[in-house]
Amino acid sequence: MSRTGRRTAKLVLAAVLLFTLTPLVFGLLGDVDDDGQITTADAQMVLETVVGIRTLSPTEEAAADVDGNGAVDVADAQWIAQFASGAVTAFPERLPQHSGPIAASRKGDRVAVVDPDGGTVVFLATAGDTVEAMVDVGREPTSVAFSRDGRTAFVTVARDRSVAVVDVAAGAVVGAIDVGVEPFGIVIDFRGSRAYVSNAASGTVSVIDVASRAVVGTVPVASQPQGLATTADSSKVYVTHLKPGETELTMQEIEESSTRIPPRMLQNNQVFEF
Ligand SMILES: [Ca+2]
Ligand SMILES: [Ca+2]
Repeated sequence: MSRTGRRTAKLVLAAVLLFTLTPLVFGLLGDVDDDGQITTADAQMVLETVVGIRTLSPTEEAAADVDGNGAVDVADAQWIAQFASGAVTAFPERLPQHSGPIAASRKGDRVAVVDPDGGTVVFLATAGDTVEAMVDVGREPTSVAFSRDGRTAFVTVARDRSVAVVDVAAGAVVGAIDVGVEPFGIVIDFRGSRAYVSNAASGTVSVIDVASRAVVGTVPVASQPQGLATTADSSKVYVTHLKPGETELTMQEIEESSTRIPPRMLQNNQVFEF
C-alpha cells in the first residue's frame, strides 16, 4: 500500500462522513428546461427565478446551480449565457454533491464506497486500510451491495437505469442488468439469492435472481421508493419512500419463490404480501 493509496482511502472515507445526501442531479448541468441543450433560454429561466417571477422544481434547481454554491443566482445565469455563446466551454469545478453510500462484505474483509459524482465504486480492504480498486461503473451510481460470497458487487446506476455487476477480484464491470428509471437502492437477502432494487422514478422494486442475474419480477410500490432492508429470514423487504415533507415506511412481505407483490394498506404504512 503506497502512501498515496492510503491517503486516497482516507479521503474517500472522509468524503463519506462529511457530505450529506442531496437530491441527485439526473439532467445535464445548465440545461434548466431539460431540452438537451444549454441555450439562452436556460439563462432566461434562471434570471426569471432570480427576480421572482418563476419557481424552479428541485430538478430544475439542480440543473441551474451551475457553480455549485447551493443557490440559484445571477452568477449561474451569467455562466449559462457564456456557455451558450461559446465564451466558456465548462462550468466551475464543483464540490461533491452527494454522499457516498457504503457496503461491507459479509466476512467484513472489504468495503465498497460509491462516488456518485465520479461514477466510480472504490473497494477497500479493511485490514491495512488499502484501496484495492477504483471501478468506473457508469453515470450516477447510487448504491452498492455485495453477493453472499463477497466476490461480486451489484451497483445501482441511476442514469443508466441499470445495475452494474462488478467482479471484485478483477476490479471490473462484467455485466449490467436493466431495471427501472432512476434505480436508487439495492439490498441482497441473507440467503444471497435475491437482490431488490428500488426504482425511484418508476415507483417499482425490481426483483433480481442473483445466480442468473435476471430480473424475475417488478413490484409496483408507492412513489419514490429509496432505501431497502431485508429481514434475517429473508421473508420481508422494507422500503422507504421520499415524499415532499414526509417520510413513509412501506413494508413488503416477500416469499423467496414469489416475483410479484400485490399491495394492501395498513394504517399509514403499505404492506405488500403474496
Ligand atoms: Ca436547455
Ligand atoms: Ca449557483
